[in-house]
Amino acid sequence: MPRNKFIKSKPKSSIFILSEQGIKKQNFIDDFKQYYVHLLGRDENCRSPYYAGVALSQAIRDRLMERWKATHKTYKESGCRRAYYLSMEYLMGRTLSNAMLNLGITDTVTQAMYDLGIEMEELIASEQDAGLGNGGLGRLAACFMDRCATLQLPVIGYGLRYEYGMFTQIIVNGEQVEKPDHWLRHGNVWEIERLEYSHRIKFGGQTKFQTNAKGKQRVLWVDTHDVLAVPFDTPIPGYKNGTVNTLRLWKAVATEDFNLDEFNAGEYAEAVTAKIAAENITMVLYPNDANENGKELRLRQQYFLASASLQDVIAHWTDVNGKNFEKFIEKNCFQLNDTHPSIAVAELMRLLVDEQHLSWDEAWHITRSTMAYTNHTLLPEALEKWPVSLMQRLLPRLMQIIFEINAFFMAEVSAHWPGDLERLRRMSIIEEGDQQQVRMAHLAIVGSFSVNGVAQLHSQLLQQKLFTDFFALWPEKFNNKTNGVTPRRWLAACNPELANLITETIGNRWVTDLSELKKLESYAENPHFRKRWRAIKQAAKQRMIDYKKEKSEVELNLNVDALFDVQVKRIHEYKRQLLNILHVIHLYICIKKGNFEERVPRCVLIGGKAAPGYAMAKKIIKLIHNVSQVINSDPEVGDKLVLLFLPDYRVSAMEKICPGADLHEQISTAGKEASGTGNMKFMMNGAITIGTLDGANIEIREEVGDENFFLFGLTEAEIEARRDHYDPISIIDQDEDLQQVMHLLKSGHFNQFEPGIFNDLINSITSPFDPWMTIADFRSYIDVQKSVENAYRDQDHWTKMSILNCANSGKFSSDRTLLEYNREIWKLKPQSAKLK
Ligand code: JN2
Repeated sequence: MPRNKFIKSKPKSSIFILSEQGIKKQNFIDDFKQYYVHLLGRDENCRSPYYAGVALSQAIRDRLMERWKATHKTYKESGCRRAYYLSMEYLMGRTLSNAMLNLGITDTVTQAMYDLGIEMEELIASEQDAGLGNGGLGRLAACFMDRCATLQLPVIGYGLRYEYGMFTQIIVNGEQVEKPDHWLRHGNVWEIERLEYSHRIKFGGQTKFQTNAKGKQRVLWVDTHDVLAVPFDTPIPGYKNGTVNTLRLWKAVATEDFNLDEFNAGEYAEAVTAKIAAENITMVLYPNDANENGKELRLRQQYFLASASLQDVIAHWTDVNGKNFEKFIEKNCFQLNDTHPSIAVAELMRLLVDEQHLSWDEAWHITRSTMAYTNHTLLPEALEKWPVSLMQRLLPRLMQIIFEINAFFMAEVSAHWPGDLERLRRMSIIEEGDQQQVRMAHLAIVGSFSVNGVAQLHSQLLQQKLFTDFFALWPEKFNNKTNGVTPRRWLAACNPELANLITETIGNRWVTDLSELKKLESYAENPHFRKRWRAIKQAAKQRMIDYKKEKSEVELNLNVDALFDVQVKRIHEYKRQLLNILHVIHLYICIKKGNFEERVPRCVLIGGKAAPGYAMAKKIIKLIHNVSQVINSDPEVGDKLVLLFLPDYRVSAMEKICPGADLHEQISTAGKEASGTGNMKFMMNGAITIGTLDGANIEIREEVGDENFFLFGLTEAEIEARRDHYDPISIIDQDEDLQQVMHLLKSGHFNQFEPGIFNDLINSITSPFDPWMTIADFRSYIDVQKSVENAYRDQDHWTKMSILNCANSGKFSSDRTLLEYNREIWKLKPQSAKLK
C-alpha cells in the first residue's frame, strides 16, 4: 500500500517534524490544563479522577510520539532484521505509571499534579487494566514487549484488539459471577488507529485451479466472505533509552463492499447481520486459560491474527524490495506464542505461493527458516486440535496447504524410519479417528526452525515425553528459554520503597541489569539494613491490610505481624489451591483442639479467576469462601488464622499484593506447571517460596539455595511412578491429621446449609485416578509449613532469607530471557534510536 499518498510533492519543511515537548514541570501543567479544559471539556466541578487521568495520559503520550517516530525511522533506515511476536494475548495492565517510569519523569509529573492539588495515586488507580489475556502466557507477552524496547530490539508485537477483555470477577454468596469487561467503552488514550495499514482477511468460499498463459497452475481462493483487519498501535517505551516500540492490535471491521452487495439487493437486515458477524471476531477474549474449547469463533480469531500480521510484514517487504524474497529469511523472524497463532505456518505458505507466486519449495524454505514456536503447557487438554471439516469450511485453501505440508512431512518421516507406520500415525499433523483433526502443535513444530519450552524441566519434558518423536528427528530444533518478568513493573514501579532502599544501597544499575541485585547479598548480614528491609515489608503489609479492610464489609482480624501467605493465580486443579485449603483446615483443627500454642498467626490470601465453564475450579472458589466464613467468624480463632479470597485478581491487584507477601505458594503437581512467573515476581519482592520441584521453582531454588526455599512434595518422576498404584484412601487412613481434615470436610462443617455441594471435590482428591495427586503431597506439605513457621518466628533470620531471595532473583529478569531468545533464535542487532 503506498504511504502518504496525499502529499504530492516533496515539501520544503516537513509537516511531520515537530519540536519535542518539554519534560519540565510547567510544560506538563500547561499541557494538562489544555487537554483537561479544551479537549475533554471539564472544569473544576468534575470530581472524577478519570478525566484528569486521561488528560495527563495525553500529555505523556505526546512525549512518546517523537521517540516513537524516531525509533520507527531508525529501524526503517537501517533495514535491520526484525522479529515479530505473534500472540493472542497481551496482558498489559495499566500503562500510565509504567510510561512515566520508563520516560524517567515520575517525580516531575507527580510534583506537577501535586501543584494542581491532584493526588497521583488516584489518577493511576482510575486507569482501566488492559486485560487482554488470561494469565501467564498473556502477561509474559506483555513483559517481553517492555523488555524488547528496553534492549532496543526491533520487535513488533502483533495481537488482537478485543473489545471485551478478561471478565471481571465478582463473588456472590461465595460463587464466581462473571461481568463483561468493556474496557474500551470510554476510549483508550494509548492507542492510535491506523486505517491506512488495514488488510483484508478471507473466510469461507472455495478454491479453484487455474492455469496461466505459461502453463503454470495456480490456486485461487474465491467467493470468500472478507473482513477488514484494522490496526491500532500502542507505544511501548523502553526504559530511559529513547526507544519506543510498537504493539499492533487488529480490530475486525466489516468491509464496505461486502455489506453493499447485500444492501443493494434489498437485504438490509442480512447486510447488518453480516456486518455484526464480521466484527464479532475481535469482540471478546476467550477466558479459557489452559483448556481448549474448539469453538469456531476462536479459529476465526486465530486466522485473523495470523493473516493480518503476515500480510502486514509482507506488505512492508514488497514496499521496499518488490517481489524479491531472496533476503526475506535474513531480515525476518516470527515467534509464535504457543500454538494459537500457528495457522501462520500455512498462511505464510499461501501468501508466498498463491499471492507472491513463489514456488512451493522456495516458500517452504522461507517458512521453515523464519518461524519459531514457544510451547507453554504440557497439559494434554490444552493441546489444540481443529476438526478438518471445520477448517475445510472456514479456511478451505489453508486446509489444502496443511494436507500438502503433511504429505511432504510424512515422506520425510518414512525416509528416516522406513516402514514405521505407528510412528507415522503418531507424528502426522492430521490425527485420524471418527473425525479427522489438525494437530496444531505438530504443524507448529514441522513449520518452525526452533521449538522452546519456558523452564528447564518443561523443555526437558517436551523433549522426552510430549514431542519425543520430533526430538528424535530434529534434536537441533529444541531449546529452553526460562521465563522472566520485567523488574521495572514488578519491583521498581510496584514497590518504590524497596526499590529506593536497593538503589540507595547498591546504586541504580539493577533496574536494567538485575544481576546487580547480587550485591545485596552481603547486606543480608547487616543488622541495620535488615531493620530497614523489615520496616518496608511491614509497611507494605499494612497497606495491603488497609486496602483489604477498605473493601471488606465485615470486620477482619488482620494483624500486621501475622505471616502473610499468598497464592494468586488462575484457579486450576493442577495448581492445587485445594492443597492450600487442606492445610488451612488443618490449622483450624489445631486451634479448635487447643494445639496452637507455639504456632505463628497466619493470614492466607487466595485469589484467581476460574474459566467460566470449569465447574471444579468454580467449586474450589466456593470452598475457599465457605471455609473462610467459618474461620473468620470464629472468636476462638481470632487473629491466629485468617483466610481471605481476593476477588477479581488481575495485573493491578498483583502490583499491590506482591510487595506485602511473606510466603508465596507455588504448589502445583510436579511436571504440570510449565514455568510459573508469579513465583519470580514474589521472589523479587522478597517473599519466600513454598513449592514443589516444578517449572521455574527448580531454577529459583538453585539460585537462592536450598536453605532459602521451602521444598516439599514428590518429584515429576516419582509422581509418574506412583500413578498406577496410587491409593489416596490408604494414605488418609495412615495419617491422623489428614483423617481429621477429610472428616471435617465430609461432615459438612463448611456447608451446613448446602448439603453435598463439595462432594465432587472430595471425590476427586480421594480417587485413585486423581491426576493431580493432592493427597500424596499432603504430609510433606504440612510438615514443611511447620518449618516455615519456625523460620518466621526468628524474624531476623526470616528477613535475611527475604533479602537473599531478592538478591538472587537476577536470573528471572525478562532481560536475561530475551537476550537468550535474541542470541539463539532472533539474532537481532540492538538499534539505538536518536532524537533529532
Ligand atoms: C498458559 C498455555 C497457556 C490458553 C494458556 C486457551 C488456552 C493457554 C494454552 C490460553 C485460551 C487461552 C496454553 O501455565 C503456563 C505457566 O506455567 C507459564 O509460566 C506461562 C508463561 O510461559 O504460560 C502458562 N500457560 F483461550 O497460560
